[in-house]
Amino acid sequence: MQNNAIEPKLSPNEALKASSPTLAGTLAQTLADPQADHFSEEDAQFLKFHGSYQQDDRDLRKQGKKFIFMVRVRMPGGVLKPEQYVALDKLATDYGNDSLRVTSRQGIQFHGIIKTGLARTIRGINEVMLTTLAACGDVVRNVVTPPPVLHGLVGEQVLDDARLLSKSLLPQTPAYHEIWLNGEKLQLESEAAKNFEDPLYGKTYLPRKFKISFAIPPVNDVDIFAQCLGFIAIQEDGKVSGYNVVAGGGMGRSHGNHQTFPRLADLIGYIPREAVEATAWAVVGIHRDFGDRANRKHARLKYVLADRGVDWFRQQLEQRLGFALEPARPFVFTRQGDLYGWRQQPDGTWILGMFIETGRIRDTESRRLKTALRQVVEQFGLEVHLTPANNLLLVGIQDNKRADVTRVLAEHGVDPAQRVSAVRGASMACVALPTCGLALAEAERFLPQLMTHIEEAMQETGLANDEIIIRMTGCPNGCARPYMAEIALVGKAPGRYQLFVGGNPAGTRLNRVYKDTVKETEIVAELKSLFERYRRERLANERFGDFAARVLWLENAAQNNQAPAVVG
Ligand code: SRM
Ligand code: SF4
Repeated sequence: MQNNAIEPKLSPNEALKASSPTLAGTLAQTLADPQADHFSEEDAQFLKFHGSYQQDDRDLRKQGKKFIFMVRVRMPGGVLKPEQYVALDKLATDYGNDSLRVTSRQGIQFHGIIKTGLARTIRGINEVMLTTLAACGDVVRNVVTPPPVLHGLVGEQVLDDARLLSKSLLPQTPAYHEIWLNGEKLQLESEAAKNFEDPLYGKTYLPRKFKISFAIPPVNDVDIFAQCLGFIAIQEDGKVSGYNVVAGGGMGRSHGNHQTFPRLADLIGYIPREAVEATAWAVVGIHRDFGDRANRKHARLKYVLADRGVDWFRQQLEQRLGFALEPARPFVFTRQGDLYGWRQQPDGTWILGMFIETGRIRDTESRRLKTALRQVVEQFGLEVHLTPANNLLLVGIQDNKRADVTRVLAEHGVDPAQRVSAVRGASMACVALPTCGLALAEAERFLPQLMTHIEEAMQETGLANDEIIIRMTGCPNGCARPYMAEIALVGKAPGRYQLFVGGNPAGTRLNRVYKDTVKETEIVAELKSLFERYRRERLANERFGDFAARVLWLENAAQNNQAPAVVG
C-alpha cells in the first residue's frame, strides 16, 4: 500500500551531518591550506562540533570581513587544576585576544584566534587534558554543576556524576584526534569512516544542542529549570541518594516568532544515583529520536515536551530505562547567588570567590586581572572553579598564604574584598558584540556602564543595598539565561532592548515582557520609575521580581487587554 503521508523536508544541517558522520568534512584539507583564512560554510558547521565558531570582528566589518575563531573549552563542573588554568591563560595570550571569557556554562572561551593559531590552541588545550570536542554542535554540551567545593561530599559526588556523564556522552568520532592532535592516522576517507555511526548519536547526531546540569538545593545557581535535562540532588545522611529528574527547559526564542519560546523544565520523577547515566542516555535518545529535524527553530527537547506532554515523555523514559520512576522527592530552591570573598573550608584552607564582571578576564591599565589571576594560581598552586554565573573561585589557599594572595592581587590593582554592590554582583551579560554573529545589540560591553547608572538610580530610590537579578543579552537566544532574571534586557536592534520583569531568585519562574522596546538612553529612567513604585508598594521582604509578578504583570495584562497573569 502506498503511504501518502508527506515526510517533512529535513533541514540542510541533517543532510550535512549525514554526509560526514565522523564530522570531519574537509576541515583537515582547509586547515592544511596556507592560503585559506577561513572554512567553507559547510565546514564551519562541522567546526562547531570540534568546539570552534568561525566569526568575524563586527566592529571591523566595514573594512571587509576579517575571519577570527572562537574556541570553547569543555570542562564538566568548571573545575580547573592550576596547570590547566595557567596553560589556558598562556594560549589566550599567544593565539587569542589576550582575554579569557568565563561562560554561563562554566566553560572558558577564547576569542579572536586567527586560522594559523586554531590547531595550536586546540592542541594546547588537549595537552593539559581538557577538550573542545562537543563544546558546541548538535550534541550534549558542557555538563554544569554548582561549584563542587562549596558542597562538601555532596559536591564531590555530584561532580563525579557530571564527569561520568560528560565522558559517557562524548561523541566517539575519531576525526577530532586525527585533525587536531596529529595522532595516529585514522583514514578519514575510508569506507569505515563514511559508515561511521556513533553508539549514542548515530550518523546524524541530535536535532539540536542538548544541555545537562546538576543542582544542589536550596541553591539554584545553575538555573536547573532552563536545562534540557536536570538532576536535582536529593540527600540522605549527607550523601547523594539519587536525583529528581527535570526535562524540557530552554531559553532560546526569536523576535516575532511565537512558535519559539523560553520554557521551564518539567519535573519528571526520582531516580536512584546509580541510574544517572542510563537516564541521561535515555533522555538524549528521546531527543535524538523525536526532536524536530525539519525545523531547527523547533528542534530543542523543550518542544518535544511542549508538543507531546510530560506523561508521554515519562512513559518513553520508563520504557527505555526498563523501570518506573518514583515520584519526585521534596526539595526547595530559595536563591541563586555566587560566593564572593573569603570562606574557610573544613580542612583549614580558604576559598576566595571573585566577581568577574561579565565573565571577561583581561588586563586593563588600572586593573591587571588576567596577570593577577595567573600569578596567584601559579605561585600558590590554586585550583580555579568557574561558576555558572560567569564568576570564579580560587580554591586551596593555605591559611598562611592568605595575606600573600591578597598582596599579589593588590599589586595588580585587584581588591579581593571587591566591594561591588549587590545588584552588580548578581548581574550577567552575554558576549554579544563584536564577536557574536547573532547579536542585535550590545551586552557584555554595555552592561558594566549601565550598571553604574542603575546603581545610582537605586541609591536615589533608597534601594542601594537591594539585590535585583539583572541580565542582558544582545539577542533573544538567551545565552545569559535572561528569562529567569528579575529584570532582563534583551537586544532587539542597535541601542534597543525588550524589557522583561518578574523572574525570581529561586529560578523557578519565567519573567514576562513589560515593554516591547526601550531605547538604551531610556533604560535607566524606565527602571527608576519601577524602582520608585517597588519601594512604595512592596510587601515586607518582597523581592523586586515577586513585586513585578504580583503588580506589574497584572497591570500590563490589563493594558494589553490580556487575561490576568497567574503568579507562581
Ligand atoms: Fe549561547 C548561540 C555564546 C550559553 C542559547 N551562544 C551562541 C553563539 C555560539 C552564537 C552563534 O551561534 O553564532 C554565541 C557565541 C558568542 C561569542 O562570540 O562567544 C553564544 N552561549 C554563549 C556563551 C559564551 C554566553 C556567555 O555569555 O557565557 C555561553 C556558552 C556556554 C558554554 O560554555 O557552553 C552560552 N547559550 C547559552 C545558554 C545558557 C545555558 O546554556 O545555560 C543558552 C540558553 C539555554 C538554551 O540553550 O536554551 C544559550 N546560544 C543559545 C542559542 C539559542 C538556542 C535555541 O534554543 O534557540 C543560540 C543560537 C543557536 O543555537 O542557533 C546560541
Ligand atoms: Fe550572541 Fe544572542 Fe547569545 Fe548574546 S544571547 S551571545 S547576542 S547569541
